[in-house]
Amino acid sequence: MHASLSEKHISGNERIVTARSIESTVVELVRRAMNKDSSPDRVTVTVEDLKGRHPRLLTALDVVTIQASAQETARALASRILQKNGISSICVERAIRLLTRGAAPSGENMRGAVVMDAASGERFEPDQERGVRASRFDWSEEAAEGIRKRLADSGLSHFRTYEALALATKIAHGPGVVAELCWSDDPDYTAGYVASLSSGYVRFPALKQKGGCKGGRVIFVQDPSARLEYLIRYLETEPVLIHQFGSLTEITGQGSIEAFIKYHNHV
Ligand code: WAQ
Ligand code: MG
Repeated sequence: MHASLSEKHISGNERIVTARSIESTVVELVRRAMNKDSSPDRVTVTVEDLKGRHPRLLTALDVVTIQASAQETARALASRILQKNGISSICVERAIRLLTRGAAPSGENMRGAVVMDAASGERFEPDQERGVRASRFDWSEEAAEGIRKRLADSGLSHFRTYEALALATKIAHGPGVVAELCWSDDPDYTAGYVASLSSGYVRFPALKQKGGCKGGRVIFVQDPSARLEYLIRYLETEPVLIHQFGSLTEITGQGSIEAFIKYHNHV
């Protein structure tokens, strides 16, 4: 589903469902598009047959919430975790600066993600205004029910967490992907995350200040020039179904936060 106002992107959503759920899903998506505060003047829903192609089954990244309330503290911790994943400090600083300013060359938010060389910080999106959009991913029916309940039990009932965890899981499994950094462009939603196969989905309740309307995603990739085509094809077209999930933990207190960053110890 894609909703826009005067050609400007407002919201989008992806689902992978069985044929019998198509109708109800389309209704759900249109309802979702119309529910936004800024009502769209165009809503497009595309229904596409996967043509017997079986989705790749993935287990969701483990979720860790680090309770750091100040934006600056959260960004410093996020930056350390990214560097622990092997991303250069220059690159991390560049990514944070881009998302803070609006990552498109025009200074606007992008519709998709920045693809950044994890060593040099060089950008590799074919279109820097738009970025690369991950598509064709969803929770399986059973996992959807389970993770919704687990998230709600942990006080994480916002649809953004549910959706971002699936998206981050698909991205983390991409060829050459080292990690991802994200925070929302929704002025009311301050949470963001750093995600990777080794760190999991590490959330921060405030990776930006309330009222801030700039956000986005940066995907850090090892040697992107060698595998860009592969990576984009995987993100845009390979169907992925998240059929299992792992642990949800919350980390508070300086000592535990340090231990997590140093040893990824969150048991
Ligand atoms: N593929 C690539 N990039 C995307 C996609 C996609 N499918 N969807 C959104 N983006 C980029 C785009 O630049 C958006 O401006 C930006 O990400 C933010 O999108 O509580 O809600 O949908 O754990 O506003 C993270 C924390 C919430 C959730 C992220 O992002 C939590 C969020 P939004
Ligand atoms: Mg948004």
